[in-house]
Amino acid sequence: MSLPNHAPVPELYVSYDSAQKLKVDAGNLPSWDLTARQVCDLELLMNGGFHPLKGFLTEADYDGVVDNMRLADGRLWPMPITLDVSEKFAESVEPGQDIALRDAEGVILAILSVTDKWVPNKDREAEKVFGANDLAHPAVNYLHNAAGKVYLGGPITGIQQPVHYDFKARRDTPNELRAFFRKMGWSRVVAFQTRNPLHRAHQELTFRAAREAQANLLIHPVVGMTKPGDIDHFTRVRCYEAVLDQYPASTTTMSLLNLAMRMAGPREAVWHGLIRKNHGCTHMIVGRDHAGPGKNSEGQDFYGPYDAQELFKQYANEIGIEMVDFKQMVYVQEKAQYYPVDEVPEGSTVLDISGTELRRRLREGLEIPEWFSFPDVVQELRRTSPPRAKQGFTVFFTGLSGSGKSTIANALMVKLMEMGGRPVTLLDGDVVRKHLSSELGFSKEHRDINIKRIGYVASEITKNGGIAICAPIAPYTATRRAVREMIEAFGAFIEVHVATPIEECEKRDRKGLYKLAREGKIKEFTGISDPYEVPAKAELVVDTTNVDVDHCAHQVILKLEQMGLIRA
Ligand code: PPS
Repeated sequence: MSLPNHAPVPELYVSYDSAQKLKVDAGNLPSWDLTARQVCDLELLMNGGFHPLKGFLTEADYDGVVDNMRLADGRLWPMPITLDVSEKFAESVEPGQDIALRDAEGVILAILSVTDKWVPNKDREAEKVFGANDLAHPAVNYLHNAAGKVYLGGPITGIQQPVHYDFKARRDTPNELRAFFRKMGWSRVVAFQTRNPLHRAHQELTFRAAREAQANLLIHPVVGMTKPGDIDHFTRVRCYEAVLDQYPASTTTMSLLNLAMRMAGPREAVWHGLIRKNHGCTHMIVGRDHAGPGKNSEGQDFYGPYDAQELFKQYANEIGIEMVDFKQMVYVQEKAQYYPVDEVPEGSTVLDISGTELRRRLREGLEIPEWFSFPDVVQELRRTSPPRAKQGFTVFFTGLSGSGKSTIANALMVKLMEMGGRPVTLLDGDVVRKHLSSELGFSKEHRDINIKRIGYVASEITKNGGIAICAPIAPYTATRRAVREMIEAFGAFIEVHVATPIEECEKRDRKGLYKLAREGKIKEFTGISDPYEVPAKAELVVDTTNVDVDHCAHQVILKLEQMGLIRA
């Protein structure tokens, strides 16, 4: 049975007094440090955003949700909300036990009474929930490469909400929003889900949608976790604030939703509907390719453009919310106004700027016309996305010992410093091992830790607008990929494979290490007794055999110019 919109939705919190007592008692329980995604899930479990869930899914509920979008009791729920933990932690917990769930600072947010512990079949979960077991899907990648191997399920006792220091006044629980709608007399509310900045076309379409549904409008952006590479939520919220003034007074409100999206297209649309229903909305805008994850590893879309609308329509009654079709709005030059794409007067000139084109214009510092967006929004975007030539980036050299990485890296550093404008930091293999990684050896595990440390420092430098030059061997593809992902969240990553053949490196043997390795005096030596996985997709490949260093460094400079990262 669906809830009347203005009645409170059940929460999982205990009273303040019980929470204080529970918190003390819970100090002795085994505790699990929640991941960023689990904190988002827990918040929505506790505040009723995920009603009717009462905790992390049990195995029976999980099986039902994965197979046919239904909990074991038959109620509709499309997304597995599971507590994934490491095998090591799982060994210390048995069904029947309580565990404390802590945030990143160690604050106890809730108690999970564990009823189920199982090892899920992740291939099946990927196929059934996301439609493909393909790592190009961000949630499938998360499932296989970030989530723990074991799931724990059971009811939650909520102690306190996760603490947010940002935009507090804009965050509302489902019951706070319901109370607001009641107070304002809003009996019909259309929700607009978004993870992108709003431009004029969005403002037009949301306003029209609300008018057509004779409803008020809730701009309900996701600020938990969105698609990797999205514009950060701080910037987006400042942009949303700027757009709010464009709606007629008291027709529209905005509230931030701490949801961790999965980009699961059709299933995600149904999930978003249930969440909006819990927040007291009566309608939701579902667009083309709602919560789409982008292209699969074959370069095809994961879902059809209207799959989400179709699935939503099929379940709309059960969700208890009406779908409002998203109509693509385009700018008609002669009329100087926006029209739904299917109502454009014949023979007129239609203008549009795609997301890719917008990013290009921001990157290259080009004009963004007023008909497309609001000046305040553009100003915010320019503040956080300066043109590429002003952003931080990382040049990551990889190659065998003695291949010439450090020498080229040093020459490149000097050339970039000569140009000026951005601070340059060199993280050379040997130097890093002296300062950052002095306790590490050369096992796979230690090499991975070493490279991830370099990646972390480089990502911080990149984030803060500097240039990081890294020059480790970095022999493993997966680790290089992890570093790339870490850095691309903030700026460009240029992988340069210094592909000098091993025969040449060994002939040079500048440090005498190859000789020692051949004699077996150094174990696990890259290229001799340890692997080097050749990069398949480096941005640049150089070979220092018979080529001078200056020339190689110049090739890197040309690549950086071509990518718009430096100006000649
Ligand atoms: S890794 O794999 O990326 O963590 O290696 P890295 O930190 O770049 O360290 C490589 C430098 O350490 C010296 N060295 C070895 N290299 C490879 N294998 C073994 N077993 C080894 N033992 C010591 C070597 O001088 C490397 O420096 P470069 O500058 O690459 O020649």
